[in-house]
Amino acid sequence: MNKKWVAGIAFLLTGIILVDACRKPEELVEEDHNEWLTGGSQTVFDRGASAFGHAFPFLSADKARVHEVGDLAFEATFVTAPARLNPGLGPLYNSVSCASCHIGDGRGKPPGPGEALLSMLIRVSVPGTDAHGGPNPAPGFGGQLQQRAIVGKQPEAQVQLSYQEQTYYFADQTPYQLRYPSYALVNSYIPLPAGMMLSPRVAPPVFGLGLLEAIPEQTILAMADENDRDGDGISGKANMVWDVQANRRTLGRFGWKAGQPTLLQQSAAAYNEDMGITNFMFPQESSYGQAQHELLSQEMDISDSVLHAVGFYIRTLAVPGRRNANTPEVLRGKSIFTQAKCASCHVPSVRTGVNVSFPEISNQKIFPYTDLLLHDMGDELADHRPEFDANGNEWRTPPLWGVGLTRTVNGHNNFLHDGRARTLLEAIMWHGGEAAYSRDYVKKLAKPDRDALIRFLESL
Ligand code: HEC
Ligand code: HEC
Ligand SMILES: [Ca+2]
Ligand SMILES: [Ca+2]
Ligand SMILES: [Ca+2]
Repeated sequence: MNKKWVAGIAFLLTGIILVDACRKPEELVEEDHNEWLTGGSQTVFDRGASAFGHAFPFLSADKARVHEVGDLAFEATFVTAPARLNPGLGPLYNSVSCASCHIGDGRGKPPGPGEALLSMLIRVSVPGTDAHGGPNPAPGFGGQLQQRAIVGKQPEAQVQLSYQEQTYYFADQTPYQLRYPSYALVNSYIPLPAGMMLSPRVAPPVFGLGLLEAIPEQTILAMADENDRDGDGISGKANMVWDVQANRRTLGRFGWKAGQPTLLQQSAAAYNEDMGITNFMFPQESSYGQAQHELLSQEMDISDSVLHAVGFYIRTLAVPGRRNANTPEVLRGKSIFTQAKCASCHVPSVRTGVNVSFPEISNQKIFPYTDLLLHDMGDELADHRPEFDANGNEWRTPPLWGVGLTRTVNGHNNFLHDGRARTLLEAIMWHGGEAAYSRDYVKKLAKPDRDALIRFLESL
């Protein structure tokens, strides 16, 4: 049926209920209904393996076409030049396509024992900052480690990951294990610079990001409380990062430390660093400055229109709606979520700004469960590598929408920036720093309450 008609009928019905409001106020609880629509009008109801990969349902025909062009580019596998299709890979790279890390538009994971890095990468830098206040590139390695290279070139280094398990106990004496990762770089093509800092990161999901980009900057800044003036133990700090196109520092929103201001720049940087694909925003190969660097061609590896199409694709990926949001157990879990102060950082809902030229993302009430701000998460989660205003202990609150579908889409339940958590509950038990209260609250819960909290997260 024509969707506008459905909306129209719903509007008429609301009017009828309004007339009747003095007798039956319960029927007007708008909140409960909206909560199922995680991405506002751009919500899709698919609980299967493609749940993260749908275009906005209300996208005009011409926009839907650009989305499709971007979809193909996101999946395209790059190869070594010269080739007719998608040449320009490398010389240094982490992976050959966007989709090989953001599998099913979802998240990556750390390698298993003996495996190579496939859907994660390692950021590197040395103490100090670059000209724009960002991470100081490590001499010979830049801002990111590429563990792969085309034939005839040397990868920067190989990565070895090992874990050490430690057992802890909930207040009811039930044990749980956390695995502590440690990363070592081996076979580096030159000796590692002294004091090089590493930040391992898995690929986060990429749906719903156009809606997050549409949240007004003031809305996010208003949630910040850098010096914790209200004394609730939770600060929340904006990351002001370098915006290449605007040529100034602006609010960062994307990446595990909110180090990127826009989806276009995030995509352009990914092409350049992750795949060795030069583009108008980042025209220099990541191997620049290395002895093995040579100028292959003055031309960009991809056209401006391909980059814009991929940025648009990411901007217009819909959000999966809630499942089982109203079962008694999920509702109990939801109130535990609030009592444990999870919602102080994972802020349930927010409204996007008015945007007359892009009505699909304009003025939508969405439920991303994030404030997009940085929080000190304690020493155990720290990467000790600053990124603009984010210090080594700080991470951006990740959105929780869709987390319950991770296993269905990606076949694993690895969470947090480096995928160290193997379940949602482990992810919570890693929380420290500003979130120590929340973690301790969960530690004291009885098993049925812990389960209810997890059921709630699984319904998101
Ligand atoms: C080697 C794996 C890898 C490849 C290939 C890759 N990404 Fe990513 N992507 C990541 C990681 C890791 C992050 C988090 C980066 C950070 O924290 O700064 C990320 C972050 C993102 C984000 C921000 C997500 C968020 O929630 O903030 C977007 C958007 C994105 N990538 C798009 C792309 C696009 C488009 C491509 C292809 C041009 C691509 N990625 C290729 C690993 C990858
Ligand atoms: C002080 C802010 C804060 C509070 C309070 C908080 N979180 Fe988080 N949460 C974060 C940050 C930041 C991360 C990312 C940390 C990382 O990746 O190392 C995170 C990660 C997560 C993740 C993993 C998400 C992903 O994409 O990998 C889950 C699940 C989660 N939190 C649930 C909760 C629950 C449930 C509570 C309450 C018991 C809670 N959080 C309280 C800030 C917070
Ligand atoms: Ca290239
Ligand atoms: Ca590098
Ligand atoms: Ca506060």
